[in-house]
Amino acid sequence: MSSSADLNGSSPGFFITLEGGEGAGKSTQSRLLVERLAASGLEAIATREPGGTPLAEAYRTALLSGAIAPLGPAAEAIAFSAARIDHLDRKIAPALARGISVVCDRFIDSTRAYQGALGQLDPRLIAALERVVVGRYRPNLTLMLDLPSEIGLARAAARRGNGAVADRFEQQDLAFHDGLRRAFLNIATEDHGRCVVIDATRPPDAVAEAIWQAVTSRLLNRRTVEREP
Ligand code: Z5A
Repeated sequence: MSSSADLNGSSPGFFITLEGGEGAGKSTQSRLLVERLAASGLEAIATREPGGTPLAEAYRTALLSGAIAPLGPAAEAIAFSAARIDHLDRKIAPALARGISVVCDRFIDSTRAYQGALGQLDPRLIAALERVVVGRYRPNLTLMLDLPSEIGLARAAARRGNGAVADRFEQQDLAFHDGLRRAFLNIATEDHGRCVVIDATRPPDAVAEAIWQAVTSRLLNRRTVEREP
């Protein structure tokens, strides 16, 4: 696995991403995971995509407003990737270089699922963007928060409250969100060395516990074993 976080010990920072559909609990779990890593003595930061730096947040505003949508999924994939370049250069890579773990709410799998699978972009374009933009900064672990689309959309709507406008992606119909769920599960199957599917229908504490089990078994224990003489 090509990765930024060196499991052999020279850089103790891990790069962990959370993926899944709307309202799956990614932001909630990012925060809880950073707290738990800190409690175990591992400095960590939470960040998100699109966003994470002032320039990438400007891209976020444009992308979620729907301003770029008329240009098509290829343009959106390129815009998400441009935001990702700044995010990687200014925030993710410097943190990892200092041994700080990074927990990122959405990353490459969202581009694969939304623009690739749902936008029907040529997989070669998605792969080329990843190669150029992400390079060796592939996540050590990706937590796929899985739940039926109806539940996630209801959670997102409840959080938004009455009168608030759904963003460009939240406005898509149920078939779109069901397709998205399948796309994330397919990625998890294809990339099972990196991805763990987490049942996100459970209460937040139970989801956090399942995430911690995955982090422990896939990263923390593995590093201990690899460091043994
Ligand atoms: N996008 C893309 O197309 N291509 C890309 O490459 C990238 C992104 C990087 C970003 O929107 C949009 O950009 C996204 C894909 C696209 N589509 N949309 N929309 P975003 O970041 O604003 O939206 P999101 O990623 O879907 O996040 P979200 O709607 O904020 O959901 P969440 O972070 O997964 O969930 P949450 O905020 O933690 O929880 C939502 C509500 O549920 C909240 O009230 C919680 O208190 C509640 N909650 C959380 N967990 C639970 C549990 N376990 N039980 C009950 N209630 C819960």
